[in-house]
Amino acid sequence: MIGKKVNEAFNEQIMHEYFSAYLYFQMAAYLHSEGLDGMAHWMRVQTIEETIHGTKFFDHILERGGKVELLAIEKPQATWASPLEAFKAAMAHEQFITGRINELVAIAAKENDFASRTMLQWFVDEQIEEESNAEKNVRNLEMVGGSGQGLMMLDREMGARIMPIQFPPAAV
Ligand code: OFO
Repeated sequence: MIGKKVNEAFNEQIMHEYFSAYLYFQMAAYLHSEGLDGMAHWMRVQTIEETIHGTKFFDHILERGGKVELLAIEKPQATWASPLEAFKAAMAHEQFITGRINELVAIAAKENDFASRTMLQWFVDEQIEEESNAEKNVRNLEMVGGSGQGLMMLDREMGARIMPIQFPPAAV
């Protein structure tokens, strides 16, 4: 059975993951409005991935006899000064999430919750990829600078991101 402290921290993390989804969905809308449908698609894929992350915590709590309690999700920022600023904000958000995951690892360790430690290792590894993708996007946009042609090429490339089709099965 999952302990109270870890259960509460995981409920909070579900909210953070769904906030991430909400933020990236808003970024997708912004990028569509800028005519960058490929980049918007990239953010839509990211949105789905974040809901999968939230669902992993949801399932883990249920599998271990805990109680899922969904918290309120804050309104995300609605617009950005440029696509580069949006992707910089996404990068900063992923760094924040990495900090959250590290905190969860520390809580699970303190509570001697080895099952959660194992489950959290997936997120530790995932955050390496999440931060690396976010940094790559910022680097590419900085490289393109004001070049319309470069932006179009990057938009096309990001539009090819594969949508995850596997959704975690229900735990109960
Ligand atoms: Fe973007 O990794 Fe979850 O939040």
